[in-house]
Amino acid sequence: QPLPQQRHRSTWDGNATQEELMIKDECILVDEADNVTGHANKYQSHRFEAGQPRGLLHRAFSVFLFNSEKKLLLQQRAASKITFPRVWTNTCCSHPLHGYSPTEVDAPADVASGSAPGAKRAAVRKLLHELGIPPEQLPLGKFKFLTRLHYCAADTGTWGPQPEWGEHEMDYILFVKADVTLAPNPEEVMDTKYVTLPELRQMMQPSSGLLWSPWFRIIAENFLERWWQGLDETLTTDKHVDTQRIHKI
Ligand code: DMA
Ligand code: MN
Repeated sequence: QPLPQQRHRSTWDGNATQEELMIKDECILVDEADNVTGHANKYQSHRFEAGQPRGLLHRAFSVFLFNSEKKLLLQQRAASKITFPRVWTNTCCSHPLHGYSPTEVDAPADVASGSAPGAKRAAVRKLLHELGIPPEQLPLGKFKFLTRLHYCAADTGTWGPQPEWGEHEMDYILFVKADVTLAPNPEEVMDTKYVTLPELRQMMQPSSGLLWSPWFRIIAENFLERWWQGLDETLTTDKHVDTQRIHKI
């Protein structure tokens, strides 16, 4: 299968285009218990096609960043994203990758202890790449790993009834509270907005006409309200930490 049409070349981050990242980024493949089984590039992992109609299950992370007013930072994905362009979603999502040093691959003990340093390192890397947040503003210790979510979603919104791309992920949920500076990368992000929970509910009404990522919908509908209310408790205690169970949706 050929790669999609050439898109705009970014002047950001060593000029890696979306297509180049599809080839360069090596996702971590896992089984349904989150045991590492290998690695495959972003193109292979996200391709929904004959022989792998649900892509390849791989690790991901979803960051929810709140400011000191407890407002959540949302992003609207750029039109140039190959998967799920233009949709609104949580602060930052991507994949811990194979082949980085220090490693982004968490071992079972890293998950059981609730530390997940690999996922957090990947989060800091992508918060810089997508939103221009300086890593000094986000020490790993500020992140709280809450739990894992296993979900699959075809990108029907962009590709119609026979989607060519989608997500099949073991998603590590990371919460963080920090006042940060933003310099969004236009190749990745077309808009950002800090919202309160009532503002988010309003934005998610069908009448708003806004589009939302499937993973953000799943999290917003099943978990977010509980985690957001009492945010400081969520961040500083293990009240909402569940490192044992993998939530399958
Ligand atoms: C993939 O995010 C991860 C989740 C949780 C959907 P992404 O498509 O934004 O990743 P990337 O920016 O690396 O393409
Ligand atoms: Mn993915």
